[in-house]
Amino acid sequence: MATETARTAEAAASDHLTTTDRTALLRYMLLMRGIEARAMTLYRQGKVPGSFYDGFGQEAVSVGAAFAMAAEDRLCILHRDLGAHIVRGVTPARILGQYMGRAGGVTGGRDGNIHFGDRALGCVGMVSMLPDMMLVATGMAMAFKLRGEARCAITWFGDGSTSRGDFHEAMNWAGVQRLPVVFVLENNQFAYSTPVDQQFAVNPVRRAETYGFPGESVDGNDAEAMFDAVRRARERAIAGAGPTLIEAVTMRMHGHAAHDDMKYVPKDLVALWRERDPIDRQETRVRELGVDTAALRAEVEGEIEAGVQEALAMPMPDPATAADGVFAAEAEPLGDGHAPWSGFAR
Ligand SMILES: Cc1ncc(C[n+]2csc(CCOP(=O)(O)OP(=O)(O)O)c2C)c(N)n1
Repeated sequence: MATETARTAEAAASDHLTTTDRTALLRYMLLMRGIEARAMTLYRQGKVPGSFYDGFGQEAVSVGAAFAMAAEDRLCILHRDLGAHIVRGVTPARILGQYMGRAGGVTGGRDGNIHFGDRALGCVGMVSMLPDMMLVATGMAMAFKLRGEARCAITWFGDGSTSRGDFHEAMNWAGVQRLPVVFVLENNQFAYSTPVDQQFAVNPVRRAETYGFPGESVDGNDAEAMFDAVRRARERAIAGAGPTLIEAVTMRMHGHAAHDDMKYVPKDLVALWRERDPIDRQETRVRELGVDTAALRAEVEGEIEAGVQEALAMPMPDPATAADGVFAAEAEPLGDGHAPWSGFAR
């Protein structure tokens, strides 16, 4: 079933993506990987406090999915999905400033590399309890439905989340109410050190059906397949047909965080997935379309380096502002993000 789904998605993707779109997908993935690689160095230099979590190898899951969302849609983004923030318009400088706790970071120095979101861009900052953002996204979708708005919420969560009650509660309510929400399950084979065969006896895609809506398994290392699956799910959602669960099959190529050497992961498994690198794949595609990907890489590297310098020059936050924004004086509306897919402009 998974193979067939992936093939269908690939075929359909070609009808919906221009060369500019495909190049943009590559560009966002290069930005994600480059920013995270640079941040890891800054972490080792002691400039990033706490720990550091990355999504190396999972770039297609966040970039491909976020690329299918419209400006007015709302994103609940997980800890390995930097690409979604980037697609919505968060700049490398603000991201790197965030990691280093600087005043110019997304939260103004209030948190590290996981719990951040730019409300103005429709990115909702995540809470740590997993997968509570499924419930937040479901709640937002409920609001869209009650207000009669043609908008969609999307959220990402890991395979570990599928063992939690919150996962089932969100899916059940979204199914009962036919809510406009897209659930993206990032099946990256491990929840910290727990492999997926210890996580579920029944594939979660089949569980979606039992809650009354479709689920599909997608090659999570193929940005275009991800884009197309989410585009279709969003269309269903906007049409009032309810939620969709998309299982993005991928691999966590780094440790759980910077402190984890992932000794518990078989080396041959990592080697197998290295062959399926999502960036290599997209780069081959766009190179075949005549795009100068070496120039693109150089441009992205320059943009990241400029972002690093800008972030390093940002001051540390003024301690007197620490409590600012802890209590809301009034409800700050969620704004619209960048929606780069050419299909929205047509
Ligand atoms: C309810 C809950 N339990 C434990 C944690 C600590 N924790 C953070 S990430 C993580 C691993 C989650 O694995 P998975 O859902 O597969 O996502 P991945 O990190 O592999 O992308 C754990 C155990 C948490 N944040 N929330």
